[in-house]
Amino acid sequence: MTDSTFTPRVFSGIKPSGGLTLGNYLGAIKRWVDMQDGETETIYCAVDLHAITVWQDPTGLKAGTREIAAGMLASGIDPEKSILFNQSQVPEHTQLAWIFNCVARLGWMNRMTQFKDKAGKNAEKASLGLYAYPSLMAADILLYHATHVPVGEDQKQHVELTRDIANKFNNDFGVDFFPVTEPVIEGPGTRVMNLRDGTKKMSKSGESDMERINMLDDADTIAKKFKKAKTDPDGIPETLDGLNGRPEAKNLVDIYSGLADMTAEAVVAEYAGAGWGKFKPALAELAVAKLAPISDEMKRLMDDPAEIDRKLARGAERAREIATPILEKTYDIVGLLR
Ligand code: AQP
Repeated sequence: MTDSTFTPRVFSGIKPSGGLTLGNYLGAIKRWVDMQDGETETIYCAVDLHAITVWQDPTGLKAGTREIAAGMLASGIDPEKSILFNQSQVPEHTQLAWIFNCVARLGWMNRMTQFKDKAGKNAEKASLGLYAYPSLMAADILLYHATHVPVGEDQKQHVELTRDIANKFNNDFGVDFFPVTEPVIEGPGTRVMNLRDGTKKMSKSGESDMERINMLDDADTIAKKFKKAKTDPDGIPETLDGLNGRPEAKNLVDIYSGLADMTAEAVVAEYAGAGWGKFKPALAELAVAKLAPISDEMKRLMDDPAEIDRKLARGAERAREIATPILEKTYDIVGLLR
């Protein structure tokens, strides 16, 4: 089956496992804002249950969840147009995840590269939750019959697993109940890389703060981080091909392109032949111009945590209106007596 029989609906989430980064903004939130202005219903979530798959300080987790919500609101997610909530306020996510734990196969989970990356050599000591993460992510998406999931490149494999789970559930029970969701991975910010190593992605929980731009960084910090970002002796090439095999240089051009809403070709054309001494300050100036209004608004919103909590609770109520009947029907299909 295809998703064509389902009303288009968008779902996506961010886990509060640290402060929001430029990667989260360009790879996710900025594109979510654009999507909420169409006809399609949009549902966005701070996925706090995913965050606890690795240790989180409880006070920090609450603050981080509010920061994610503030980041989404400050970037332009409108809680009247979109449904905005935190995952743990909608218990149907974990209820559906259990059903999917019984549908997904161990062999599928064993192929997940994110688990291998995060568990590293110490996989025996990783939590069971970290291993089962993609099954909960499938539940997040399919609980709303979401047909489209805008994500960064790093989440593509998990969305493919979601498709496998939907297909297997539908085949096992002889139904056309879950849509086969499409990942939406487009635009220049789908893979923002670490500023100190262009072969690794920029992450909230990366070891050094110098490797990422946080949404709450001030102008001086942003300028310092770009100034110290790893590059190579060659500056901006004449054409895009000149960035091949130069991950750090390509990353800075891609970041500029994502922030300026320009193609990478246009960025290279504008700065062709420029050295880093010219390009990096221009990038820092652009980043501050785009991010400062967002971080100012985030700080303002975070000064009133009760209002953020109220918005999240209201969003959770609206989310449950969609989720409850879908979970009930799932239980019925599976044969769970109500
Ligand atoms: N570097 C990135 N470039 C583009 N997109 C990114 N995303 C994250 N990092 C980048 C996108 O942001 C959304 C939310 O991701 P997440 O926070 O739920 O999970 P993650 O991808 O594991 O993020 P981090 O920052 O790497 O968190 P930690 O360090 O805690 O594991 C997703 O759409 C993701 O693609």
